[in-house]
Amino acid sequence: RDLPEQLRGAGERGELVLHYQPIVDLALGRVDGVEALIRWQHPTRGLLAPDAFIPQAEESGVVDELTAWVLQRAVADGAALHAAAGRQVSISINVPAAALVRGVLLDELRHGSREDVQLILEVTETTLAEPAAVPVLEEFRRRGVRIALDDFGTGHSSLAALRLLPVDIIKLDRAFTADLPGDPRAGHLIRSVGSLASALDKPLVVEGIEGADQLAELQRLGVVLGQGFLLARPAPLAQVLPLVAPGA
Ligand code: G
Ligand code: G
Ligand code: NA
Ligand code: MN
Repeated sequence: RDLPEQLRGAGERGELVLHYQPIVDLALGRVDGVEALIRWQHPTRGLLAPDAFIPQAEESGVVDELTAWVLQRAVADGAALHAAAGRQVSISINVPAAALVRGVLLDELRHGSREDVQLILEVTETTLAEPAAVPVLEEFRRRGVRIALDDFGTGHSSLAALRLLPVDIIKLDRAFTADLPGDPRAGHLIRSVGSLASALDKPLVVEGIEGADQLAELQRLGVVLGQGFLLARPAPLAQVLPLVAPGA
């Protein structure tokens, strides 16, 4: 059987896992939220990263089942994080535009949402190609879910995405961070996106912080929220819970 076929029922069989990567308040050094990143413990091939199966899952349509599983798991884990932290810790999931249009997640959220969990949907600007996704995103917002524009700055229509998609949070792609601190252009770009985000009153998350020199430069540029291997790698829930505990 091919991979997408084998993915069917993988959630129920316990083969899917979510790892969580903290999104950190750079001034306070405190975990503000976490991003869920899926892994597949394949029976014979070992632990698979999303790049190894998400594209095929999207083509075959099994991605809807997978995304529904991710939402349920993330909401349950979000409640555990909230309990461990004693405060709001948001939980972000990555959502393909096509899944939004098919309406899978709204149904799932109808029986799955919880007061104590601040859910964030991460979408990319490719969502622009699915205009029917816009009312779905607006409906999520009405239900208290926030929308993050992921990989900002890498596509060909980043500003159009900001103009046309209902977005609450901007996540600047890690390509910009990679050029820090050596390339002054990267600093100018990040500073400008920071001004744009604050003018629009939307939090900015800078992704891909790998080095202490990059972190220092981002702090100097006034960036508030960051994500990256230097701050924390994606890890199973049990390893992330201690990171949100009071006094951590
Ligand atoms: O975790 P990693 O860096 O390998 O993730 C690679 C890509 O897979 C990223 O673009 C990420 O957005 C995507 N991805 C991670 N988890 C999920 C998921 O649960 N659903 C979907 N559709 N994409 C995911
Ligand atoms: O497309 P998206 O932003 O959802 O991709 C998230 C992916 O980025 C995850 O697979 C995660 O493992 C990866 N990632 C997270 N932090 C870093 C980092 O500091 N450096 C690199 N190279 N990748 C990262
Ligand atoms: Na993401
Ligand atoms: Mn990204």
